[in-house]
Amino acid sequence: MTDLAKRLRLYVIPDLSSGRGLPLEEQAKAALEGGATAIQLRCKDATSKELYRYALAFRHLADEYGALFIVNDRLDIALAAKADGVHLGKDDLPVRVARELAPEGFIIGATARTPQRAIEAQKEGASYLGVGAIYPTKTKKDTVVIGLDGLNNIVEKVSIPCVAIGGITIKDVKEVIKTGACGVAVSSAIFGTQNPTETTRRFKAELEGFNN
Ligand code: TZP
Ligand code: MG
Repeated sequence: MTDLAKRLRLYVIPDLSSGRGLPLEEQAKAALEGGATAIQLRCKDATSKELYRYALAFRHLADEYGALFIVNDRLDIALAAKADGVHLGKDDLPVRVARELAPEGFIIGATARTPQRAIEAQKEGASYLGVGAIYPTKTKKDTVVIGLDGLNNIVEKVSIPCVAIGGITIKDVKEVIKTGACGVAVSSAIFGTQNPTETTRRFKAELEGFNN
């Protein structure tokens, strides 16, 4: 397993709708305390100014816990806050363009739900893929569910790490990781619970013992 793959093992996405009213920074801290290896700042309704403020807070927290910090959608915010990377989907800046603008070693994640898109994103310079939705989810609107077979079809065709995303709960972790995914990206199954730190610890324990 590459170092990046290891650091993407338990990738958490704080979310205001599933977060039981907790501010994003508190959600991030709770999950980091429980052992999250990466945090993503994802907040579709925030202004650029608000996002930048969140990003500085997430940067600080990720440093404190030795986790990766990735910004969703926005390369400008990621660069401004010295994030470790950005995550880009179909409506965002093309991966190829972000790769040209980003400094050496900057992580670029790309969303893929088909092998074709996965291969293309890898060619464009993506560092990792977010693959999903694996299961139905309420956290992201209009997602297409690709299931474990869809995940497996992608993992087999690329050499960069694949993080599985979408509706993943603790009971799903083993079968998801068996496909060869390097980790899981999780929002509601952590932040929708009473004790996100404890739930993160349980995810972490479930992920132990796998070497991919
Ligand atoms: N992209 C594909 S599914 C998803 C995103 C951001 C939502 C993940 O959240 P949850 O609550 O773990 O399904
Ligand atoms: Mg996006």
